[in-house]
Amino acid sequence: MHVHKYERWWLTFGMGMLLVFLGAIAFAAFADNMNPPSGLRAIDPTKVSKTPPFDHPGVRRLADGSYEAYYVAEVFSFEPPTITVPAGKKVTFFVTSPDVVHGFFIAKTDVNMMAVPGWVNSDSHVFRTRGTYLLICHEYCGIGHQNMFAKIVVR
Ligand SMILES: [Cu+2]
Repeated sequence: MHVHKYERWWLTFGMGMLLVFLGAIAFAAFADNMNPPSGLRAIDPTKVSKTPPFDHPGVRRLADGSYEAYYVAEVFSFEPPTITVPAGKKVTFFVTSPDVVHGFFIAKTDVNMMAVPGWVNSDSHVFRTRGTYLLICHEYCGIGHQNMFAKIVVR
């Protein structure tokens, strides 16, 4: 079978691009340790307000000196609207939603999650710099989406 040389170039280019993209995915997965969320915890989205610890969202200090912050993302606010955590300590954020999918992004950090009804998502961060950080919903969730934010005060 005869394949025209331009066709061969395009086939080579296409195969090459496939290898480049697969390489980028492999690099992100193994070198940058970026993986799909795993170990997600399930929660009944109709009973979030009655399920501990989401019945009393907020910050807890653990025995090892680290912190856990439990958030409920609901149209169009985060509960709690403000938390205070110390600088230099590990804070693990847990978030769920009783209604629709929301975003959970803390500006100037790499904390970037989805708040998905039925699931508890989590991510950890150590705030090195004191100040007030903005927590925003970055997933369009409805007519009041632009007003959906909270504050994290780091002392
Ligand atoms: Cu939103």
